Amino acid sequence: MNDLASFYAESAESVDSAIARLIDDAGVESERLKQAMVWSLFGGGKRFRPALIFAVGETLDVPQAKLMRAAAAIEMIHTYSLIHDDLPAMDDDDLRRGRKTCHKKFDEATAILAGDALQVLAFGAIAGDETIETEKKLVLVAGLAAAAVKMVAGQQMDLASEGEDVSGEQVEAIHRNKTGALIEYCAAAAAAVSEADAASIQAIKDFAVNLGLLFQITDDLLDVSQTSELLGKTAGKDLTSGKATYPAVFGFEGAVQLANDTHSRSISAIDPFGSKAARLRAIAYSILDRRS
Ligand code: GRG
Repeated sequence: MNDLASFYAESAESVDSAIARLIDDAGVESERLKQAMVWSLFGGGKRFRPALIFAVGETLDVPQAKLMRAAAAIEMIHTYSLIHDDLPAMDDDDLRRGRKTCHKKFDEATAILAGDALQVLAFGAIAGDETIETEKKLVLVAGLAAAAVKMVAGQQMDLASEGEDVSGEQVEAIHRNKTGALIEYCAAAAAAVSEADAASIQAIKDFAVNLGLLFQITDDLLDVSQTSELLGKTAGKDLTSGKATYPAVFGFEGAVQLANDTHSRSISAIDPFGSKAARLRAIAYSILDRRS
C-alpha cells in the first residue's frame, strides 16, 4: 500500500470508529431506522472528506483528535445527501457504492428518515465535541450549516438545469454549491480549529475551492468513461438525464483540460506551505488521476 493509500485507510478506520460510537450513543430506538443509517454509512465510501480534513490538519498542525467529530459530521452530511439524492423524486438510483441504495434495501420513507436523522446527528456530533473550545465549535456548526444549505441549493440548481442549455459559469456555480461547499468546508473546518494566520487560511481555502471543482470535473469524466461495476453506481446517468456536467458543456477534451488547469491552481495555492503540504498535493493528484 502506498503512503496515501495507507493514510486514507487509517483515516477511514478512525473516523468509522467515531461514527459507530456516535450512532450507538444517539440511542436510536427504532432498530430499522438505525439499520438504514448504518447500511448507508458503512457501504464502502472512500471517506475522502475525512481524509481531507485530517490532511489539512497535518499542514496546519492540528491533531486528528481535534478534528474527529468534524470529520464524522461531514461524512454523515455527505451520506444523508447521497441517500436523498438516490430517491425516486431525485436521481432514482438503485445502486450506490456497489450495492442497493437505502430506499431499495429498506423503503422510501425509511430512507428519507435515515437521511434526516444523519443530518441532525452531524450537528449534534460537533456540539458534543469536548476536545475544542466552545467558540470554535460554534464556528464549525455555523460553517457546516452554511455548507449544507449550499449543497441543497446546488442540488436544486442541478435539477432545474436538467435538459437546459447551461453556460460554463452556470455549471461551475451548480457544482461549487452542490459538491464544492462540503469539500471547502472540510478545509475551512480544520483551519478554524488551527492557530494559522489569515494568509495561511486563505491559501488553504483557495486550495479547497479548486479541489472541490476538480473533484466534480473528474466525477463527471468518470461518469462517461467508466463502467457501473467500477463506479459502484449507474454509469452514464448524467448524459441520459441531460445533466449540466463539465463534459456536456466543455466536451470531453475540454473537461480534461479544465481538470488539469484546476489541479494546477489547487497546487499553486499551497506552494507557501512547502513540504508541510505534501499530503494535500498527493490528494489533489489522486483526484486528478482517480479511477472511481
Ligand atoms: C439530496 C440534499 C441533497 C443533496 C444532494 C452531493 C449531492 C447533493 C448529491 C450527490 C450526487 C453526486 C453524484 C454528486 C457529485 C459528486 C459527489 C458528491 C460524488 C460522491 O462523492 P464520493 O465520490 O462518494 O466521495 P463516496 O461513495 O466515496 O463517499
